[in-house]
Amino acid sequence: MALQAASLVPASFSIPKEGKSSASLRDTTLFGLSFSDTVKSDLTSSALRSKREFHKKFGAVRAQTVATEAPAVKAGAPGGKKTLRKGSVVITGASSGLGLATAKALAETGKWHVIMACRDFLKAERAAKSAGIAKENYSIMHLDLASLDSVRQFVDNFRRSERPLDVLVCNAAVYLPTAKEPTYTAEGFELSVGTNHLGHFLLSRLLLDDLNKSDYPSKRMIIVGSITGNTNTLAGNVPPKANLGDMRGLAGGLNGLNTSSMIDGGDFDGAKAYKDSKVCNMLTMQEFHRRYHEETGITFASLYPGCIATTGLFREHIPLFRLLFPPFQKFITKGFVSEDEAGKRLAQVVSDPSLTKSGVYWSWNKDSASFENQLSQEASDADKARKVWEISEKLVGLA
Ligand code: LMG
Ligand code: NDP
Ligand code: PMR
Repeated sequence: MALQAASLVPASFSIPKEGKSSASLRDTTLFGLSFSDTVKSDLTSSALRSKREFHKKFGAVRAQTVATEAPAVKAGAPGGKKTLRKGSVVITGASSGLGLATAKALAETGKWHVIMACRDFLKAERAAKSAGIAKENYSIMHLDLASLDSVRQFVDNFRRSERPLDVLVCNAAVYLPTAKEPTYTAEGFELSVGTNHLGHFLLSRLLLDDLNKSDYPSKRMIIVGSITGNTNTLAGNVPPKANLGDMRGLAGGLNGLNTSSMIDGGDFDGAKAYKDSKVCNMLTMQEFHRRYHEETGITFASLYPGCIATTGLFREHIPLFRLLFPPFQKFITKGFVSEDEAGKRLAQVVSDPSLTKSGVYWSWNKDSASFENQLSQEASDADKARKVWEISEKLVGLA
């Protein structure tokens, strides 16, 4: 089955969001939401209208099944109509929570093949089956982000599969809020920053080449950030706060032996390490944007999908927290979002023709409309981004 009229696709991938950037500059983001949401949804409506028109025109038509060596857009039926092949997206940590919900949302469109990059093959297979993802729409490949060897092995295996790489989603994470002592990755980095940041840093650096080779009309690299790493919000001010300091711990390798296990050189704190790792994630995307967007045309973005208070992320937290956190977020902060809804949001950042802007941190307002949010001062500090990049490339063996 051919996707009709894909000749128009590249143009349709750049629907502008009129007036948006000036509006976002005025925003305060105390709750991760803009205080001018109403204004914003008005401003977005024209983009949404264009989006709806796009979907009306092309949405109902299905993409053809993937043929790896096929060009992304190729001449189809006689009469000049062109076809768009299935997109190929790698999602790390797709065995639960947000990653799984995103895999499901993308697979259901019939336009994407999802490579679930997971550390537990069996869990991933069961998760995909119970989510009802059709088997032709996904494959599972082993990836343990807490081992740089595994990251390199994954990249090799992926290349051997000869699938194109059109979008990379760095989603996996661990959160160890109750740990009293640090634990470590295979290479001896503190586990939260080692997994969430350094594992993804190596993965994304290596896969940049592969993304670059793709001929898909809109190539993207996405990292999941968070409100809790942004100290310009209330959530980001709940102690312990994210703070990279002068990065002496990171520079020393976070090994807890001759250096601290924390990026800023302080005492171990699992909740802070997680928040610091999210700051690194958000800084990394901006540094990618600065270094590679112009040259490659790849879209680099991060996002805060909302508070998905029911996921496995909180598995290490005390039972009382796990019990109270979802109602607290639902009824008090109103920041709660279901796994399904969050999956749709991330799927939007992967494939929505109106979200191609690079260097952006996406959030959603209470009507579930996306907007460009503002990062905290630290999470948007260009010098820190460069420093994180330079130290990290040494730690993962790229420099
Ligand atoms: C730590 O505790 C944990 O120890 C750690 O393991 C980890 O989980 C970490 O961040 C994660 O948190 C934080 C602890 C202390 O907070 C608590 O969770 C204790 C609960 C306190 C109860 C408050 C009452 C709320 C009523 C809710 C009733 C429902 C119950 C549900 C509870 C579910 C749990 C969430 O945190 C504190 O110190 C408490 C106060 C923190 C408030 C922070 C406010 C910051 C000030 C705001 C300034 C804003 C400035 C912004 C500037 C922006 C400028 C643009
Ligand atoms: P989950 O715990 O449900 O999902 C995390 C995924 O990461 C799991 O699939 C897990 O695998 C995987 N993972 C963990 N360690 C590794 C590793 N070493 N190698 C490979 N995969 C690994 O949590 P969420 O879905 O909530 O989290 C997804 C993302 O969303 C994270 O980046 C998180 O920071 C972010 N986020 C979450 C929010 C929330 O409220 N939940 C809010 C803001 C951001 P396994 O299934 O094997 O454990
Ligand atoms: Mg938070 C005002 C809104 C708001 C939002 C959107 C979140 C999101 N949180 C908010 C407020 C508060 N939280 C307040 C006022 C408190 C003190 C009672 C509070 C507490 C709290 C704790 C203890 N919140 C937490 C924790 C966690 O352990 C979670 C965490 O920090 O993980 C790193 C968390 C979160 N709150 C959020 C979100 C999205 C999280 C979790 C996950 C993440 O950042 O990825």
